[in-house]
Amino acid sequence: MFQVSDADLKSYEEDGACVLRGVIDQSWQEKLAAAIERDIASPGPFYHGYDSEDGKGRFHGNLRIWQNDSCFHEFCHKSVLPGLAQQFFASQRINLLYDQLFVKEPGTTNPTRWHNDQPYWPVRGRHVMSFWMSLDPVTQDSGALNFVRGSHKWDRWFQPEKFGKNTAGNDYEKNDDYEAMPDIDANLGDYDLVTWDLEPGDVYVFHGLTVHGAGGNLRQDRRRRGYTVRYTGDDAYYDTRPGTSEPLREAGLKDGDAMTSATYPLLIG
Ligand SMILES: O=C(O)CCC(=O)C(=O)O
Repeated sequence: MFQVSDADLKSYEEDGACVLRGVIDQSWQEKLAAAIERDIASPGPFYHGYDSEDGKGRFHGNLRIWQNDSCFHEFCHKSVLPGLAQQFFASQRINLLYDQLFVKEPGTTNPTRWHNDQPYWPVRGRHVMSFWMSLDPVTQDSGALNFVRGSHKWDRWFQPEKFGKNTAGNDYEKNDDYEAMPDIDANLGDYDLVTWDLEPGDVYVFHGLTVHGAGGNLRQDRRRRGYTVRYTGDDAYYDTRPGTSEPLREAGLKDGDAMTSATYPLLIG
């Protein structure tokens, strides 16, 4: 079992993000790479896609793909990730929230707008986190994620918006308790940003309230096959506020219920 170091636990706790090196082995990388190609060729029912902003490149997005492909299913359930989530949360229980693909092909200029995730998700509580990896080396110019250090402690919930300005589909319902995301790019000096280049096998670990974003994949020689898996722990509970994503809701749960259900399976505990 991969042991998370005290320094990584501290970074996650204090900064809301850290990086773990070399946790996804070669065999999983190969299986996931093949599964990603299957999803691109024949996306499952929750496919949403993102139109490329200037007609160049391609940004493939999809979610809950573990329910459509046995490789993603096994990875979300049986890889090192649930055990890592348990270490970060110090939690008895670990539930899968969902998994998601963000594949920016070479020359896809779409940035990933600054946002925090939990306002999109029908879940409350502090035990909510993501692991993001890429099957390709990731640098700033190919779409590395950038995190606002400590923003998970702001307890600020930002109004969800669509990722692609041309992307079809409904806008997220307005939540009067949420606020608009400030213009971080215009005021970079006001924010303490942290980012890392990644090699295949490395993962970003970040809290559900950590503000993050990414540039486009401006490289012509390299894909950026981003894949993220989200987990919850003991103090998470179901909560369908306005603004939360319809495809992530679970008809069998009521607000206030513990997460365990067909959509959010209990993996540990
Ligand atoms: O890969 C991206 O561009 C966005 C990833 C992201 O926002 C996430 O995993 O929460």
